Amino acid sequence: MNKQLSIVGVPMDMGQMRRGVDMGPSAIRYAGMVERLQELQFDVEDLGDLYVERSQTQTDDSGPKLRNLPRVVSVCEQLAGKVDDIVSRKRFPIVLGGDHSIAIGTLAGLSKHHQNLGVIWYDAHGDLNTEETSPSGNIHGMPLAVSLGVGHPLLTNLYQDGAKIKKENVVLIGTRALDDGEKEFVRREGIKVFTMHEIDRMGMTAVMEETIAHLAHTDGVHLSLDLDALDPHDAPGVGTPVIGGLSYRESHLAMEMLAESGIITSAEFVEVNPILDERNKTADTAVALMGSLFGEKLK
Ligand code: EXY
Ligand code: MN
Ligand code: MN
Ligand code: MN
Repeated sequence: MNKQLSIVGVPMDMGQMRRGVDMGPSAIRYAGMVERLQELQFDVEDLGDLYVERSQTQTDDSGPKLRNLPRVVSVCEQLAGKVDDIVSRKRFPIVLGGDHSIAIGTLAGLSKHHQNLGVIWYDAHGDLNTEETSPSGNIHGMPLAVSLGVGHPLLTNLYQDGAKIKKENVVLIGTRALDDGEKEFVRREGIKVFTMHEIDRMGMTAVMEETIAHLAHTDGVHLSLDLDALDPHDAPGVGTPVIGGLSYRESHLAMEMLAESGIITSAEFVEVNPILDERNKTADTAVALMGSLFGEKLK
């Protein structure tokens, strides 16, 4: 694994309606992220946070179907450039959210360096909505569709024109809250999904073995980890919790198997909202999972 890590925080809360998720990067750093990774002998560079306008003082001018569109686009453009630069310097990017809309920027930046990027979408949700199918108009419910080239042109053509990833290179894990339009998207495109039902039946070991095999042909794998994939018992500080989620231990197992596989080349941890949290439990969970992803158990 690349031992040179670069962290970038994105205090973004405009992809959804609950304030506080902009403080996610601070909460994750406060939970001891940098020290944890340094103990594992990584060279850690913290680039700080991107500048994001305060949403509370601004009115939304983009209509209810794509809330805060211009400002989400501008932050994601900025993030794409930052991620592109990190990878150009041969370092491993770790992006801290912020709401999940930022994945549009992360994947756009990564796509400059990968023709065949694999993506693991670890999330209770599919994030496969478009402005036509979204029940909320919140862009954090759309980033995977956008990255596959489906959505508003200002989002799909961000940083580079068109799709950033291919449908056969995507695996969803932990899914349990798909809207009707998202179910149709998954069926139409034949996307690989491990719902909670499959995880219950197969067990996480088999799910991760299949995931790793499914992505074996790619030229890098990005882990997009939404903390709401975990059960709210273990990750209460998220804006859109869904009961019946992945356990703390299952998630560690998944991260440990990814560490053993050596396939992960970038990662993001999103949707930590300290205002909704219990004593920074969700940020602590994020940092503990990073420990496993970066090989704590292999030491
Ligand atoms: N599917 C719902 C929507 O599009 O509004 C909820 C989306 C939540 C998205 C998050 C954080 O993963
Ligand atoms: Mn998400
Ligand atoms: Mn989610
Ligand atoms: Mn539990």
